[in-house]
Amino acid sequence: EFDVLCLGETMALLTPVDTVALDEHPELAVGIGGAESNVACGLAGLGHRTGWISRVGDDRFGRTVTRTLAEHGVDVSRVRVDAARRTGLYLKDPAPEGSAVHYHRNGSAASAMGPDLARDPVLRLTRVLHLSGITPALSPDCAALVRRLLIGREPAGPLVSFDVNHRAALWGTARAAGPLLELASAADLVFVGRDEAERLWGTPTDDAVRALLPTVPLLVVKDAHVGATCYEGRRRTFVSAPEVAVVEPVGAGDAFAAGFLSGLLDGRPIRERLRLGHIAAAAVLRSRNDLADPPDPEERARLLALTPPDWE
Ligand code: KDG
Repeated sequence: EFDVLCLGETMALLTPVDTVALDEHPELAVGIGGAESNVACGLAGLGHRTGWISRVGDDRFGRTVTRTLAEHGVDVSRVRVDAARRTGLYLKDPAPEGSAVHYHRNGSAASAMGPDLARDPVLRLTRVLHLSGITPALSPDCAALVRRLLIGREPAGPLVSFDVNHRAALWGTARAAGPLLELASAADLVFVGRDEAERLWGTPTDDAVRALLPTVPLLVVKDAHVGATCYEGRRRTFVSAPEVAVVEPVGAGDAFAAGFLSGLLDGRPIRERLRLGHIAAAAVLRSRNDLADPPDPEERARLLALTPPDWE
């Protein structure tokens, strides 16, 4: 029924309309942000059948989240409304070198998801299940859910994709390092930032990350504006990142995951999956929002066909 199901929390997002900082009385725009739903939107924009599993509160922000995702072509029929809790909210002070984010999500509707959700039969109706390391930081129940979806799962189930996505504002490196390594080790496909891995696990190079996660069938280590490396068995493929005038980076990693997954679903070679990741990420890097439409199919085909030295 689905190519990809994404499970996680999505919040309403308040951002200054122009360059006035949050503490300088800016006018605010309302958007949405959630790592896994960002991936879902990216994949829907690339033409895949995509759904989002989560909970929202019975409030305006919850309706904004659900409606916005539906407008992006994401199936939201698996979203539960929890009248007892609110939708999470976050504020973002955009900056090209890294935005400041401020969460209001403690006790949110999504944080009340729990391991029972792992029994939902819809999870067998998808080729890929995408999760991230944000969810286990939301509550002990959410942590138990992610463990159940990754560790000791049925081999016949969907391919499970996991973006490490360490969020220091939710849990520090000391607390997050062990659980995130255990979860990543159990996934079929892992995305992790080189810097992020170094902060969490002390791995200084891409190859050191591979040495730490030797059995993950597909491992993608992203090195920001340098490029991304995919390890599959003993094969190592590196694709450089295109040059982009960055406006605001939040969400670019999710777009990258969407591009890579799109290539995987279409059976493209690793090099093209990495290129599609970079192509989708570039669109988000040029936007102040956590979401941005990928380039149209003609432009994607042109970029995919570039040969060195135009793209290494
Ligand atoms: O990856 C981008 C996300 O971090 C952002 O959209 C909001 O999900 C979010 C979070 O928890 O920070």
